[in-house]
Amino acid sequence: MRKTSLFLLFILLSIFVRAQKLQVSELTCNYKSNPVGIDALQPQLSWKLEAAERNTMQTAYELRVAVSKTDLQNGRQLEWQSGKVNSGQSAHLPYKGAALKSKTRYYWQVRVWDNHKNTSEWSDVNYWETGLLTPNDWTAKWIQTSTDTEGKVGPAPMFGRSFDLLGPVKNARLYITAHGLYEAKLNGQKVGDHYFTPGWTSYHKRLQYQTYDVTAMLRPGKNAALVTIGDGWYRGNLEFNHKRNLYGKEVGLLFQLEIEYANGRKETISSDENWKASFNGPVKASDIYNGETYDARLEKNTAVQEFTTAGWQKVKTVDFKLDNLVAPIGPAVSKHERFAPAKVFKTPKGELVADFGQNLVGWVQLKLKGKAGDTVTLNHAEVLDKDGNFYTENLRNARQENKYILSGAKTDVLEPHFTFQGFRYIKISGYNGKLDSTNLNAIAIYSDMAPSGKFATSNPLLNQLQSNIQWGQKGNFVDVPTDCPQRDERLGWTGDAQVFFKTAAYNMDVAAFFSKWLSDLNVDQHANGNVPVVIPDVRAIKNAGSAGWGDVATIIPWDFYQAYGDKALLARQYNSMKAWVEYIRSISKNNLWNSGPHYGDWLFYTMADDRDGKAAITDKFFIAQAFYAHSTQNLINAAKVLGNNADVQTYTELLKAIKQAFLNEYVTPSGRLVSSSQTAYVLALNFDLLPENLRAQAAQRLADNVAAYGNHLTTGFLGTPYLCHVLSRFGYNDVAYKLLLQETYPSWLYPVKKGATTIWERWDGIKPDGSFQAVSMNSFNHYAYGAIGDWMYRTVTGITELEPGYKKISIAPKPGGNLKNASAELQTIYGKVKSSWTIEGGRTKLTVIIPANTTAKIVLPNTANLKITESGTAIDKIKAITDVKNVAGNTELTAGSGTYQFEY
Ligand code: RAM
Repeated sequence: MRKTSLFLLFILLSIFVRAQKLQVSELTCNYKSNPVGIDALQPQLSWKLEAAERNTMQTAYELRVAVSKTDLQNGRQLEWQSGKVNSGQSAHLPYKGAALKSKTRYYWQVRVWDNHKNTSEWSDVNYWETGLLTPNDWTAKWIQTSTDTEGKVGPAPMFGRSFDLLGPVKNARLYITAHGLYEAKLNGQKVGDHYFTPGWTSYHKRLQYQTYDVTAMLRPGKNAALVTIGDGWYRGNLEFNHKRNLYGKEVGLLFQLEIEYANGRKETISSDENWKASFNGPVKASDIYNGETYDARLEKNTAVQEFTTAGWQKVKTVDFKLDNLVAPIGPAVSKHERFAPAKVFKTPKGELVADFGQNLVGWVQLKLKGKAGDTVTLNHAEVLDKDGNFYTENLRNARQENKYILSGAKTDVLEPHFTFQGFRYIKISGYNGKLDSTNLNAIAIYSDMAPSGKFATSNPLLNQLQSNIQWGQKGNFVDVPTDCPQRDERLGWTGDAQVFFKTAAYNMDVAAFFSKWLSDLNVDQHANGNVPVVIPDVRAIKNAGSAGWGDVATIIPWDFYQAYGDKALLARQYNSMKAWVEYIRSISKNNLWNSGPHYGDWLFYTMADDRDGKAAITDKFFIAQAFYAHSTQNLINAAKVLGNNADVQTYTELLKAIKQAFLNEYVTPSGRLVSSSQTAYVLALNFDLLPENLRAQAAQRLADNVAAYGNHLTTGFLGTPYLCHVLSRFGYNDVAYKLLLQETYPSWLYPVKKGATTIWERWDGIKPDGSFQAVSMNSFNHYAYGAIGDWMYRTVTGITELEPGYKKISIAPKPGGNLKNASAELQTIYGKVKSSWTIEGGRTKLTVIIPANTTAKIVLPNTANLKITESGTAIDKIKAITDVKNVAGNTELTAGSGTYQFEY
């Protein structure tokens, strides 16, 4: 008896230990943790493995889904039960259970098995909740003010209604959207902590609504809803030609509050003719570019009330179609870092200025008490001029001005609602009291993307460059990837976005963000396959189709697939990819794309500076042909992954013809290119346009060109991202490092030396003599040139995906540039990857982390005759390391998951 119970205990214990050895964590659904209000009919489920043992691979999984948590845990009434599936897949598992219903929370769990015979426990219970899956789920009506504003600038209307609740509320959801930007309050409290809702999409085709769990905001008895609507992208100034009302003249609200009482009764409060509207709210005017005027004295009009007092007018209901309503795919925009003023000072001109030490995007929050009616004005600028004065000319026609009228009654907490500013400095007028961190703070506002990457080295200038790249990303990822966040532009330029995508994916989890933006690309792509230069498309049709801009349609989906391994996304974008290639084919002649408007190698090192006459100009049709090939290659790659075999064949033949046409038109028999610029050689080599036998000489010409410019780059938007990659790939890693570490203009570190805290639009936004580039185009927060970040992660620390989504990883650091150490981390969909090296006294220490359920190929450079150890033991004695071989002076090996400390 005693023996058996001991035996049982032993069995139980060993099961427990095995389970502990393997756990499932960080469950996500469509890239989000426990999302509420999604409308995907087949959401994709992902999880990470946490394993105590090295070399752990998932061998099987089991998923289950139920609408009740208890049923789920008891394995009863399941909506879906995958059963044990022998598979290593732990990312993007599509839901395959019973059809999903609207407004339903689905709970789910997973457990896994591994190659060491461990079984995990069932994971924690996670959930996703569906929103309104069909237009019929909407009972609310669109409402507008009864007075037409005819699209004129004016106060942001408020929409309000009070309602009685009969008892305690068990569950309540608010489904809401607007024409314009909404801020919703229930009983005086802001709903959610998001800004710029409903976000910016191609509104007439895709308008997002948000879902909020507002259970805790309601109470039995009297309640009040109040929604203020700002002009935003919908009808404020947009695009630099001073256009207002691009999507419509009147703002409007769609509001559906669904309540379930504790006793099970249901009730819905919807926008309809029973609502009231008023123009007497505190937001007197708001505009994305120009800023906001806010009168705190009028806050009293927002106090919870019956909405019957003077000034509240009837609303009108409008019959807008509802089939453009979609749930958000991307992240919400919210508040992030806060900055206290580094300095508050008077400029030589005598203006009162605060410096926040960082060029950022968001706004300044003031806490002030003053006389009722006093006006405090804040202006925003990115830089001071060379005399130290406040400089706003590069903002063109964006006023970036917030005006606050104080209430006098209390300490006002002042911040704008429907605008954002790009700035490092503010000028304060109308207030002379003390300003410090207690009453003056800058708040960074951007899309909620989890930081995924870290990169640091022994070189402080390089670390500042990395910080500048990251801040460029934060500031320009406010719902849409924009070119710049400050002047009267702030548009989703397609070229900029494709150039920066890979770097962006290293720094932050941008999967959901780009998944959303690509949906807008799909709907805004022209019927003939042509692609606009900005998405959402607000520019004239004639601008569409520029090489390197339109190619976003194939580049981002393919790069996205590499970064996140999401086949469904690739499948979703496939028609768009193909349509773009077909568009080029339709306008090309003899396989040459040599027509249409092109931006070319935008903002390359300019002729005026090119005194030696070594042209940095690249023929625009040469560039177009290179991208035609690149897009076709991306399409072939996608077709292969998706098993579209007929397309693989068709486009492989087309690609051959495109490359041949390129050779005939732009390359001499000895391999000289018609444009002798860096960008020309970079594109030809990066896109494999030259036959093998002409590549080495082309790379040599490129390296010579760099040397001829005294180790300076001359590339613009299109050549820059690939420049160092091509040099490293063809044996000129040392030249790539020289470019990276170059401190004089034109280079990446020149702006850093000039005090930049973000990436500049132009290599010489501030010239060596301290004067500025042309005011017409001189943004100090433009991420495109930050595309070097991709090379830094991939080459300096050597983290690359060998299989999509980092299922197989390459760790191949290439130290150089006299760096003593470099370290990078990356959160992949499988978990954290790390590569961190230090070189001291000729010895290298390299730490590598490989997440569970992945394997890595590790390349230790120049180690031919060296003894290599891992945590003190010779590497050939380590179980998790296999296939050790010497290739061209490097040691290559395969490693399973785990942490490794190499030394040689
Ligand atoms: C500028 C934008 C953007 C660029 C286009 C061609 O106005 O700032 O960066 O893509 O022009």
